[in-house]
Amino acid sequence: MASTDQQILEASAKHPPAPNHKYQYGTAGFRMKADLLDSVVFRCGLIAALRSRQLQGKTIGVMITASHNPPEDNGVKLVDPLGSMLEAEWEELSTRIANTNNDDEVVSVYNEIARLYHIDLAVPAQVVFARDTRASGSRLASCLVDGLTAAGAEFIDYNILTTPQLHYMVRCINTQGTSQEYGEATEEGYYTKFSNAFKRAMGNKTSTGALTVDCANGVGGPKLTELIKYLPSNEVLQIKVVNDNVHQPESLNVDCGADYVKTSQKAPPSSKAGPGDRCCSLDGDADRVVYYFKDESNTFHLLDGDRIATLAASFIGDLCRQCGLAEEVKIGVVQTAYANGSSTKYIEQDLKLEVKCTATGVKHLHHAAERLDVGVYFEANGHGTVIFSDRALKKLAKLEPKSPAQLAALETLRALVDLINQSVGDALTDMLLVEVILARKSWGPLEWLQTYNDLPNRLVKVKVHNRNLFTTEDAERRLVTPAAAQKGIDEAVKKVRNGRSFARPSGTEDVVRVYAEAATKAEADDLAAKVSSIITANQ
Ligand code: G16
Repeated sequence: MASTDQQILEASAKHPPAPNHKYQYGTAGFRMKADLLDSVVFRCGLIAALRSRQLQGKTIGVMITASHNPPEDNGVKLVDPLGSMLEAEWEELSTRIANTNNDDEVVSVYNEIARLYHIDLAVPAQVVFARDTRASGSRLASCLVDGLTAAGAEFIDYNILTTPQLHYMVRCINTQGTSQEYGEATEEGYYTKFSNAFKRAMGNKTSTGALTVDCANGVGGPKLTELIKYLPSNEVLQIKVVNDNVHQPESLNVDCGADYVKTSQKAPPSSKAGPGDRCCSLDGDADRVVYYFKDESNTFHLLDGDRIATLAASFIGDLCRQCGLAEEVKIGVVQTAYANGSSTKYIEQDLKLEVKCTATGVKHLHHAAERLDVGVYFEANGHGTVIFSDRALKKLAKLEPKSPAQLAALETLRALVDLINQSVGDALTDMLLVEVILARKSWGPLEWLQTYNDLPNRLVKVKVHNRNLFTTEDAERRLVTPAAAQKGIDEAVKKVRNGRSFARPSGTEDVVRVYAEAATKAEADDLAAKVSSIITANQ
């Protein structure tokens, strides 16, 4: 037996899988209770090494995080060379090796993948990895190191980073010395790149009032505190950091954070914000952000991912028009079924932009956005970014402005390209993007809210015995199985004014998610309750 095989065999024996557990690479990698993950993370080390070798030694990223999930969960996902999510085919290979039952089989699946993909195992493999602030993170990182070492991969441990920072590192390393060079692959490089772009994009504008940022008691807290050191002074943008207690990992995402705010449609109970105060919440690994405020009558208003998408698309559209590029650069918006019906209507009818709908998971949105010149993609939960195609970038690079106004618009547009994390949705840079747009428009959250009226909506998690019984079609807008459930949903929707509802299995939690919207809050709540009971009854 070759020595690598022997090493994998011996190391694998130290990381046995949980008995009778079915592992699945889901919406954002493997996610579950942290104590079930040792074998999976070890084997992801093997997969990362193989993937790197398949791509002739390009650097692959591995992130250990369970993002919005509760503190006792954890997860692992792989990042492809340009900082994008792992190719779908390799998700299947990861699932396959994760479900392999004994150590000999782990070795044979490893070698079989190498044979199948003509991978030269002598090519040096390069992997970088990081983790969020969960208590289980360092143990799982050592499982990963065992996998990487057994497979003979070289690696860099970036320790604690936000998920988008790890994606950034991967992109920087792989583009070093090329025409697409993205930045310096260090934390300092990250803060320098995005803070400089922010200063350029702001020009001489300043924001009005402080921004309060709830960091979900996760990794976003310390990283935002660091980023602030690179940003201009308080007169330009004042940021108050709250819920940044990473010393009590059990407080992660508890009654705070983007998922809490979006799902419960209220501010964290700890919030001390007054009427009109601009607030936002990050999630546990800082790849999602949602904004909110309460008005003079103390009513809470959410400005979610749909709002960020519409704000960004309309601002970038205006800049393109001012540059005389409106006809040449096509902007489009990518959403999921969770997008509020009013946002879709606003994009199509008011902004006159094309809208595409994909399945949940930024990997799906990102691929759809890649087909556009400027692809604005956001999930309603606040996960997203804007990507510029090579074609659009070339146009921006070549354009010779014909007036001072055109020059100003072009400079802002170029600064935005640098400010927006092109590799993946990034709560910190998305937040800076929103701040730039609001400052440039001299808007507060109320003006932003007034662009259109959301349809009242409700998002519910339904606990089920087996979420795999639920399968979907039409970008997850309809259930294929159980067939009776979809029939019931259709009937319930018909009875409600402006009704729309769907149910889909989560890829990150053991639940079915139900979304409902309708003409009034009461009808949306009723519809969500009705559909939830249909799901419970049909399993
Ligand atoms: C992850 C994915 C998101 C997805 C969310 C919920 O977010 O990256 O694209 O919207 O899970 O997915 P599901 O409804 O399938 O559970 P995060 O922030 O948890 O990584």
